[in-house]
Parts: sequence; structure tokens; C-alpha cells
Amino acid sequence: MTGSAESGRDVSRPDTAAQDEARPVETPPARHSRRPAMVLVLSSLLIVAGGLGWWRQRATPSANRPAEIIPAGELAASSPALQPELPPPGMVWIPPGRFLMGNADGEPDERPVHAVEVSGFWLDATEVTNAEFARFVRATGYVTDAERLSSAPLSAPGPRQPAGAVPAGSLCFFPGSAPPVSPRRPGEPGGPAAGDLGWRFVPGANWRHPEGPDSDLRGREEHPVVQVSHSDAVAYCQWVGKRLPTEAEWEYAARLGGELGPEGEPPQDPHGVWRMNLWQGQFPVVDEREDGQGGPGPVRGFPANRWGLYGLGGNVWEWCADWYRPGAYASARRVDPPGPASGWGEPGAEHRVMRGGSYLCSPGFCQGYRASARMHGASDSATGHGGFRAARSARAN
Ligand SMILES: [Ca+2]
Ligand SMILES: [Ca+2]
Repeated sequence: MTGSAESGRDVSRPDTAAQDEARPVETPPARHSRRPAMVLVLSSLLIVAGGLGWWRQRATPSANRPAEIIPAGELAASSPALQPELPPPGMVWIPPGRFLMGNADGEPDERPVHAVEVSGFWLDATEVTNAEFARFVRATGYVTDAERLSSAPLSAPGPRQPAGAVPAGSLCFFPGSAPPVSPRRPGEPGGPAAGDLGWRFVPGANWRHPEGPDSDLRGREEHPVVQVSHSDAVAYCQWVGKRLPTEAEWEYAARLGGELGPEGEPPQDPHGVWRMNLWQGQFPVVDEREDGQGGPGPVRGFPANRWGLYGLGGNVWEWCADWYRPGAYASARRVDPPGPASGWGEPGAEHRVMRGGSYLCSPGFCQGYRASARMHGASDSATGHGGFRAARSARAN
């Protein structure tokens, strides 16, 4: 597991994020030159955030914080009339509006809170399913990154393998394979390594075999596709005439859709019923599955939010269009921000944004299901809890 520990240091974010926030012009952190395959795996380890994710002793929302600091947002006055066309199948119209993006009590990369205006757009009601992705692959012959990229398994014991010396594969999570978690954040001295959190590189793991060659998709047609990279998600979206949502669109839909509630609310309803597929119990040892789901579950497994969107929070992380930079909010455009022009990370493996958390997130560990929480991974990286949903701009009349 030595490689995992090293990778944790390489991808840790807090210091960099804090520095970037103080700098209007960001400079990517200095990096050692590494083999591309290593870079892929290192980057992949970052998006195992449900386990490796940013470790967070999250601040309790300030009791004296004015309510208007983090509002629910508001819709443009004419929004009900702006739905420009008949709904594309499986998509929901998100009316234009404005909101305060970010979280003053969140991680450094969630700051500063800033006003954003979002044009109306279409958003898939659910995460893209295995059945939908299979149709794309059957029609195009597309081969995903995890099916074709050879990567050295850093989580395996023994000497590192040269790039190309091992089969293609991806990172899989195995609950119960790890000791109790450290109170420290992954990557910090004394903090848990990815391997200690239950993650292993598995040759032959890909979207068809999410947990490795012996696994398959039988009975999981309506589960979200996983083990897909940002590049894979973009390819799918292009095929169906859509695109990935921007990070601002995603957060706007989550906040105003009401699914995730105000910041700091638990992801349970007032009766204690879980509203999304998360992890219950001590991570990563025991998932008590109080929400009825262990691992990714059906994309409509929990009630939709007020706009008819399912599973924004939890189930699987969702790729967004934006490049990731920890200090991006300091210079974000107010209207339909597209995100920064380039990504943070190793040259050739720059990172894209992911949102929403996964079935590995929990109130006591990774709180990635929060509306403002940000995660990221290299464009070519894939994991067992990473998927996506697609968006589409309104067509001009
Ligand atoms: Ca669950
Ligand atoms: Ca989700």
C-alpha cells in the first residue's frame, strides 16, 4: 500500500487550496515528473473521494450567520414561461435564476461565496444508466479509458510495475477490507492511505465489470454507469446530442431543487429516512445500509427533488464540464460561468470537476453530497463510484 500513501500526499488539497484562494492568479503546485500511467492512477486516487475524498471535520454552520448569506436562490421572474421547447425524453427543464454559489463554512475551494446567474437549461432527470451507456457502446464501438489504458497498480504490494506491464483496469472499493479510519485526512502524516480505505487497482475492472472481471451488469441495467472517465462521459454526451453540465448549473439545480436542503442539514428527512444513497456506519469498515442500498443503486431509488431530478446527491459522483482549480471562484464569471480555462494537476492529467458525492459518503466522513461540495479527478481516470448525467442548452427559437 506504499504507493497509495505516496499518492495521498501528492493529491492532498488543503494547503494548495488555501494558497490559491489568496492568489488571484493561480500557479499549479510543483510536481515531480512521473510516467503517464502513474499519473493516471495518482489522479484516480483523488476521486476515490468517497473513501479517500477530502477528509473533513466540517465546521458546524455558524449559528449567527445571517440567513441571506446562503439563500436558496431565486428564479428569474419570467421563468415559468421560458421553457423553450418540448421536454427531451428523460430531461428536466431547469429555469433561469440566480444564486449564491459556494459555502463560507465549507472547504477552502468552496470559497468565496459569489453570485451566479444561470440561464435555463435541460438536465437529465437521472444519472446515466448502464443500459443507456450500453446503447451508446453498441452503436459506436466506443472503448472506455479503463478498458484500454494500462496503469501500474500502486495499491499492489511489491515493486512498481512499468507502464504498460499490467492490463488495463481501474480502482475498485471493497468494504470491510480496511482498518478503522484515522482521524486525519488522507494524505496527511498519519492519515489513511487509499489502500487503507478499501481501494484497490483491479486489472480488468471497467464499466462492464465494475468490481473486476468476475463482476457483470446483470440486474443493474438501471444503475448508474461507473468506471467511466470524463473523456468517456463527454463522448457519450456528444453521441446523444448533449453536454456535461457546468459546475454552476449542477450546484444551482441542487440548491434550488431543494433536494439537498440548506447547508448543514443532514441528508435525512425529519423522520430520519435517508433521502439519498450514502454510507451509514463506520467508514470504510461496515456499511449498515440503513438507506437500503449498498453500492450504487437504481438511479430512481430515492424520491426526486422538486424539479424532478433524482440522485443529485449520493449514489455516484457526477462529472461536470469544468476544469478544476481550487481557487476558481475568486475570478469566476457571474453569468453562466464556464469554469477556468485549464485544470489543476499533472501536465497531461489535469483535473475536471465532480459533484454530488457517492454511496461511500456519509455525514461522519466524506460529505460530498452537500450542494456546494467539490471534487475532482483527472480526465482519463475512472473509479467504481464515478458516473455522470448530461445537460443540454435551450435551443434558440
Ligand atoms: Ca447506501
Ligand atoms: Ca449522484
